[in-house]
Amino acid sequence: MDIDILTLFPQVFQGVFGFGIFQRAIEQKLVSIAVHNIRDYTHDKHHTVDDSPYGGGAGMVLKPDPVFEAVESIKREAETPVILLSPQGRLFCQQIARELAAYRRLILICGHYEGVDERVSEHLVTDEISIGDYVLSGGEPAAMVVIDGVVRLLPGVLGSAESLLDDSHVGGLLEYPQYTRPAVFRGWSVPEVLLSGNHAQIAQWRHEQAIQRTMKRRPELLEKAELSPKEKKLIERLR
Ligand code: JA5
Repeated sequence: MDIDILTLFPQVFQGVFGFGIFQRAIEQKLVSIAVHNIRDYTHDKHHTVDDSPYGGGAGMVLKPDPVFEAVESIKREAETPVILLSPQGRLFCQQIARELAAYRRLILICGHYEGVDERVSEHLVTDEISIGDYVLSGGEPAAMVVIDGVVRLLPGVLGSAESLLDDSHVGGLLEYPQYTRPAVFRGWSVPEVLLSGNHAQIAQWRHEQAIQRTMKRRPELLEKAELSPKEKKLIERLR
């Protein structure tokens, strides 16, 4: 997958992709990431990227022309999504990560200042994504979150050791608790069942833990999860 990031602060991305799964994925040519400075697509002497809002008000607005020119300079097929990270976007989740992972290429636009000229959203962008209901000063951290969520789904990126199957949210439930050595740490013991070697019992315990903690911490996830009749009975029992 080819990912193009448009930003006013390309330095922010330096280093982020140099570690862990990104580094490996880039080295294996499973993904390539190009960061473009929106300021490079201005034509005036001062390389102006922002201006005051029509109608008045505080702050500055990102001008449309450099953003359009930046996207248009990146040769692209009609089907390539052009995604603006924005609090007005649809809320990023595992389903959207899977959807984006199916594309050959993604273009991500990070806004700044008080906002982006609405004509960018109206006539250039094909999708707006938010990573949550909080204020950020720019779209860069949101772009990193989306890229991480998508890249790890690309075929070959995760090793078998990091298999996707057990991860939180993939089955619509939170993950069960994990333990490693020592068996007793500062007087706190690892649950007995995990030391038993009984794999059926361990699987059963983990599944119960996943359901229990989802009930307690994120009950709204249980409403959406696809549950078997057995799981529904288990929930009734735990309630
Ligand atoms: C702020 C000018 O989903 C959280 C987000 C907050 C935020 C995003 S995405 N973009 C911007 C922005 O501020 O461009």
